[in-house]
Amino acid sequence: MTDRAYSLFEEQQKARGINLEEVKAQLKALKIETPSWGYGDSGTRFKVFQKEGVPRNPFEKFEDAAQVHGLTGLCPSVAIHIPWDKVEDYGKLRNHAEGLGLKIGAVNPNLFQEDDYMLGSVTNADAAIRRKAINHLLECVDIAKETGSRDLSLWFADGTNYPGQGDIRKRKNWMLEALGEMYKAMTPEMRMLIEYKCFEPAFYHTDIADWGMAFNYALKLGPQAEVLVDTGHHLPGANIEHIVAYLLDEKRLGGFHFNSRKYADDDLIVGTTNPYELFLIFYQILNAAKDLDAGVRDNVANIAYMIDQSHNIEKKIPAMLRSVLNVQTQFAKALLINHAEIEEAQVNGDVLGAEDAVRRAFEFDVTPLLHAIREEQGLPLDPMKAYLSSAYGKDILARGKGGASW
Ligand code: PSV
Ligand code: MN
Ligand code: MN
Repeated sequence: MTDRAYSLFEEQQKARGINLEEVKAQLKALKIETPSWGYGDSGTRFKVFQKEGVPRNPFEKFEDAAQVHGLTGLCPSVAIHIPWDKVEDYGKLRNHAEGLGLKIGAVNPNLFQEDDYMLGSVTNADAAIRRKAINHLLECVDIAKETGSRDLSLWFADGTNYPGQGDIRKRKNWMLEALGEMYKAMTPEMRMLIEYKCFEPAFYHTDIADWGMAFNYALKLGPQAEVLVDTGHHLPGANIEHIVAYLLDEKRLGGFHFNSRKYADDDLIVGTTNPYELFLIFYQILNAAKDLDAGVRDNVANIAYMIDQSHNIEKKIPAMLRSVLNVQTQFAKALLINHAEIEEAQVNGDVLGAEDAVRRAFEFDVTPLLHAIREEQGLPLDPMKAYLSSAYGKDILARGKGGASW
């Protein structure tokens, strides 16, 4: 049955000029990092529901992440958050990860959960608090050396709630000073990924409020600093694909934090409400992958695809599986775009023809293609079903309640 469905699919795509062997190779190369915090209990300011079976420590988070990777072949690395994932011996955590076939991915500092940081961390008017915050950033560089991590992902809650509360320009410069000190401490292999967010927890102004500010810091710092696009961190109506295309052309797109949003930074499962947006993001990436400028192509090759979600009511491992499978599905669809057809329509000023050429790829059912690559990789055709019928979800219930939470 699968074979027949695939043969028909192959015939259909061949007729459109799509080389499915190339598509399959690209699909097999897709890697999506999952976040350690997505395996723990997390939630809203109203309640964090404690679930049974949640990992009790960073080691167990990696065990759960290994399930997601084992069933999908998509997630060989896991981002960590310090101090949520603080351990005495990072070498031991690294060995544990490697024993499970995983790597430790991006290191995320945490500068938003201590009383000292109420009025800001690296942008606090108090020099002692700024020093403390910078020391934490430097600690994270040291941790990244031990874990073998390339990326440091920085998100700051820093901002103000009222006009006059802080000196916006002074804070801008304090931010640059802190990033500059961290930048200097990085090894040549490391990258600083600067995340922006339009609001929350500060509501009047946020020190790094949008991609332009993050980009400006990156430019001032140097080539190892890039912008991290968290899909949830934009105002309604923002054209994220445009930001992606722009940053790629500037060779400063560090990576993504994928999630889905309905209103704000909702941190819902990616692709549940925004599948077309996700597809259009991949359209821009694949378009840049054919650029004549090797620097742009190199940027595409180094994009870090990461999930950043908080699973409040959903079961963590199935939620993570759903997320990465949704990303894989939209990537597969984007790989079916016939770029030459779009270009021709553009040259002819054929607006509807161009739009149609983009959308048509989205409308294909890529199930036969995904089944084919999973079969070739020795993976279950339906990873979610395989997980739900395995014993793992039941076995971890023995961990009881009260697992790690943020
Ligand atoms: C807060 O908005 C946030 O969701 C940011 O996106 C960070 O990447 C994440 O938390 C982890 O610190
Ligand atoms: Mn994020
Ligand atoms: Mn966020």
